[in-house]
Amino acid sequence: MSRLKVELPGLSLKNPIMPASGCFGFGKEYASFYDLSELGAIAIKATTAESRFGNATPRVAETTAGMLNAIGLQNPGIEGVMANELPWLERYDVPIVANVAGTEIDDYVATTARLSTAPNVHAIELNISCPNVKQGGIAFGTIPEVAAQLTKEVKAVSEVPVYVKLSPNVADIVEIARAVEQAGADGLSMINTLLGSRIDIRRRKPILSNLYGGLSGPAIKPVAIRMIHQVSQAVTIPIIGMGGIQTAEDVVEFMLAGASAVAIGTANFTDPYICPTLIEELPSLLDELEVNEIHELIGGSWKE
Ligand code: ORO
Repeated sequence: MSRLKVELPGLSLKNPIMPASGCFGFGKEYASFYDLSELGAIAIKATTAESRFGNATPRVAETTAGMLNAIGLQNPGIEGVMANELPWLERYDVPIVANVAGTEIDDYVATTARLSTAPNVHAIELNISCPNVKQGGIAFGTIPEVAAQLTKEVKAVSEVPVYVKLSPNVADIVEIARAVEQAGADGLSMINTLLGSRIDIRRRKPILSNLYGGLSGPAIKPVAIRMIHQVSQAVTIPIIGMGGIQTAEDVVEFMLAGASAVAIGTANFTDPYICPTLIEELPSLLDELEVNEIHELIGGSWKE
């Protein structure tokens, strides 16, 4: 349905809905529920230079209106993703957003150089916001100069546009957004998870073996809306918005805040059909709101 189309650097989306990185693996489990070609795009699990098992279990905990995770970037590594995951996804007519993580700048650069040559990878999502690893991840996303240097080096080797995935665990997200835009980022993805923890009161021990984890789900939606609204007024590059989206109304809210497309994360775990359901529900909501084409919503709320 053409009224749901959105055009972004590298991504010609039939609709603005994509599963968020880390909440959809590489698509195989969800392919038994519906045709993945229905999706606007798929953001695959973060890929690192080497394969990783991730953190010890337990690494997921439920919270009020959300969940905590401390997966620790489990993935088959660049060789496994290039040899198995991306070729398998080629059977679907859907652009892939490849999330890239690493320990050093050189890891990010080497992984991006390979991933961005895969025929179905239309964009790189630079993960400078994973809260669950001791080295790399969020360490690149909290200091503007470091985030900018990494963006510049990754941009220099990438064959496709680069979206930088920002962390909400900073005092001033606008400063980081501006720094990566100046360094050449083609877009932003926001927000990653908020650092949190839970304690088992009987054992007096943390529930997650990692002690801390990333909070996602509807609990963080107002934080995401606020940050997207602030950042969208400070930069000119497009934003893929995420953080607790569960309904078609939430999608509209994110787009009005300034997102050009959205990613659905935690909701996939409670309802594996959530993405196709939202795609199906959006047209009647647009009718109700008297909006012809969905892109007309982008940034359509108040300005400061
Ligand atoms: N968890 C998150 O909440 N965000 C990331 O980017 C990565 C992870 C993880 O692998 O632990």
